Amino acid sequence: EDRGFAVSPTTLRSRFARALSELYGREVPAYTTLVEVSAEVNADVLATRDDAERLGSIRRVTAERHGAIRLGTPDELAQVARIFGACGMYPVGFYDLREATPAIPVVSTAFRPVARPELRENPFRVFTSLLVVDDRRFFDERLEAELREFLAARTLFPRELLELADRMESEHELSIADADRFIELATAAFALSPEPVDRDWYERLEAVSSVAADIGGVASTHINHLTPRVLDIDELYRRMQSRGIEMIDRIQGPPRTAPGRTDVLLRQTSFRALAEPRSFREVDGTIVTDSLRVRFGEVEQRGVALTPAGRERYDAEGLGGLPDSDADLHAHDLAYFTRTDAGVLVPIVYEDFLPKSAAGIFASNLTGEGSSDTSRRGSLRDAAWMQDVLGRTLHDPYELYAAERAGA
Ligand code: OOG
Ligand code: NI
Repeated sequence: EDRGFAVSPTTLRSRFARALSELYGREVPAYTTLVEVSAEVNADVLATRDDAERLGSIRRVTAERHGAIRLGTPDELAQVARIFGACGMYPVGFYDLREATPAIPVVSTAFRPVARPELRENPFRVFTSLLVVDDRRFFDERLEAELREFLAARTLFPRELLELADRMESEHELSIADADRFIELATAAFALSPEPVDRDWYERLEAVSSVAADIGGVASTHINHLTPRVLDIDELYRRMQSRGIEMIDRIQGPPRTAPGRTDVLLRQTSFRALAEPRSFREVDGTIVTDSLRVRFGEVEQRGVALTPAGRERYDAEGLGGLPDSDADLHAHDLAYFTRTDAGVLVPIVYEDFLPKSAAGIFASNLTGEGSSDTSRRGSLRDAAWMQDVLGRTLHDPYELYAAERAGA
């Protein structure tokens, strides 16, 4: 709740999510269609199912978005942590997508609220990926050196924005004017830049990986996608197709659960990246308008969070490895629940991501195969490394769910 004329981190987060949503809707009109269809599906589920709000109030679900951004340097990651920190969003989880199939040259975390009341107010989260420039499976020494030089020369986040972020983190409030300025600068930092893309440089990176080109081939960053939450993703998929929007060929994550059975983890799907006009600088210096397909729309349905044991079973055997009832999931410590005063089990919703789906989402929108040489050495990146870069706690998602179950 705001005190007087000051703006809280919670309010800043809601405003930031809304501002990015408006920006992305202007930039990618099909996203607006996705949001509209999601709202229709959610209204229908709410009208027909008694348990529609078991995994979150309709108010939460309607405002719920996740974004995805891609960064090039540890410094950029540390800076974005301050911007999200001002909005009460903290790094949770470590995902190494170089280990996925196909391998993507990034490691990732997700910034999100960690406390249940904050998630209830606004659960905005951003899947944030960092290019691993010294991984020899993707980049040789020369390309690494050029990437480092290119990335070191750019500034993604203006100093004024970072100062406002730091003030919010230390004082837990900003004046209305400062909050307005924060939203303006933070939103602008994720808008698609009209600056011409250097054709030769972009294409050299694209030959290795189109994700590397999207990150290191341009002097700015942008939202890659913004994802609304829907209560019935199969129904949403059908309705999008019947509106003539080309969806990727599948829904990622677990299959649909039987009626009456609690949804599990996370199911996601997306529409194909759309050609967007972009300006290019050719080798001879001329500027031309061409297009790039990198940004898309994704939608997701969330279910109960699984414990490490439940997740192990799901990864090995799929949904069939898990019992049907909440009582059994709880009794065998396979999924996280709390209880109402009357003793009824309430699922703790999964607030994180799935590396396999994430790689699938990346892959479904790659322009080419890219080239990587798995016989060459990788480079060490792990949660400890990332925590060091962030300069703040990198939360373990399981610890957060366990603490919530324990009533902490
Ligand atoms: C991130 C892909 C991962 C998800 O929902 O799993 C992701 C990206 O494309 O940058 O957003
Ligand atoms: Ni996503």
